[in-house]
Amino acid sequence: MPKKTVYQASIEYVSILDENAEFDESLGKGLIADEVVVDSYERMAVCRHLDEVAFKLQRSGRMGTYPQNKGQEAAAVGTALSLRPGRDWVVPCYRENAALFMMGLPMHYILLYWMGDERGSQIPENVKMTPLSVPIGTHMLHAAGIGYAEKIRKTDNVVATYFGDGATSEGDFHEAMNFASVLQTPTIFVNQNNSWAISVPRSKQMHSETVAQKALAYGMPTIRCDGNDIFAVKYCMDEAVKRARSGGGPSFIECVTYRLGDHTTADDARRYRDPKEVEAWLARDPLIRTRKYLEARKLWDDDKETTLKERAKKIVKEVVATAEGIDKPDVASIFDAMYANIPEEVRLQRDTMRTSSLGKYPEQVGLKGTTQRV
Ligand SMILES: Cc1ncc(C[n+]2csc(CCOP(=O)(O)OP(=O)(O)O)c2C)c(N)n1
Ligand SMILES: [Mg+2]
Repeated sequence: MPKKTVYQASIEYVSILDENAEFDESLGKGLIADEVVVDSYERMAVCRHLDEVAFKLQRSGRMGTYPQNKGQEAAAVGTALSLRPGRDWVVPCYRENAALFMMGLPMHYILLYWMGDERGSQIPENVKMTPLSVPIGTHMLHAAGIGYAEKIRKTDNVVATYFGDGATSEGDFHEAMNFASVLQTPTIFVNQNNSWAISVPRSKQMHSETVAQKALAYGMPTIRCDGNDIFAVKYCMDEAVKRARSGGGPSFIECVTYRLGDHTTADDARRYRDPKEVEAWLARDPLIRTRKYLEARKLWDDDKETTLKERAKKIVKEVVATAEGIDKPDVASIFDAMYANIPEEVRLQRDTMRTSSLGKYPEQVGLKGTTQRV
């Protein structure tokens, strides 16, 4: 039998507001209302300021560690614009703060989380979101599962999960993609391809030309877009959300972006990145081009920028005060969230932890009836 082609595919790339702030009317007209573009720009600016302040909090010993979102705000905002807060889900990683705030997460939760306070992970009832996931890739399985639950319940709620380029090398990513596609769950895989996984460049992370093409193997509709362009991101997300809501199953969106800051405050990217690369991406900053778009349409000017800067300072100051003003947690509360009924040996750990004299008197109450030595 002669050879024949049994499968062929291509990947589309979407750009609407390009890095020179040129706007493609054919795709972008009416996509985001003027007032929503203004609001999106303001949200990105507030997040940028939160990033700067969080960085300083870490440097001055007031926060454990922090991963800056700087440069990636458009991917977060552009995707969240298509979601319904309180109904659709977000299953985040750690570099999409703006999306989480748009879905209703109070801003101080992010600071609490990175300050090491468990209450930063206790998501309010009305916010459809799982806690941040620092373990790379594990959360995407939850997104497939939550999507499956929504499907069984016959709702039209969708789930957006965020992850980096590095995460797509994890087994969990492939399992999640497989489950979501086989079960046709309403899950949208939002990849933030920022070119780096800590110090590992994308070229050493994968041999595929795009991240988007990985979805082809799972029979999942997939697209690549300019991740620093809120219009392109929203365009792709609208399509994916429409598909998911109408029972069309999962989608994949690769947002090409760049991490302008260090990986986290524990990193110094100057040790492995070419400053010329960073410079080139600074010129593609999503805030700069969104501002240019607004200015060209007389929707923004220097006075508005000054007012916004002041407002951002005020908001972030209040957020820091809220996070730092919260009562210190009871140390034993670290045992509270894991079990509905605390197992005996864990109860023992909790109770003995409270007992400073334990080493001296192992026969005391907490250890009665056990052979365990602590
Ligand atoms: C399972 C797991 N392995 C390794 C790490 C250490 N780690 C933290 S972030 C990171 C890189 C992630 O890169 P990417 O997915 O591209 O996300 P980015 O940080 O660039 O947004 C690694 C390897 C981890 N947190 N979890
Ligand atoms: Mg990355």
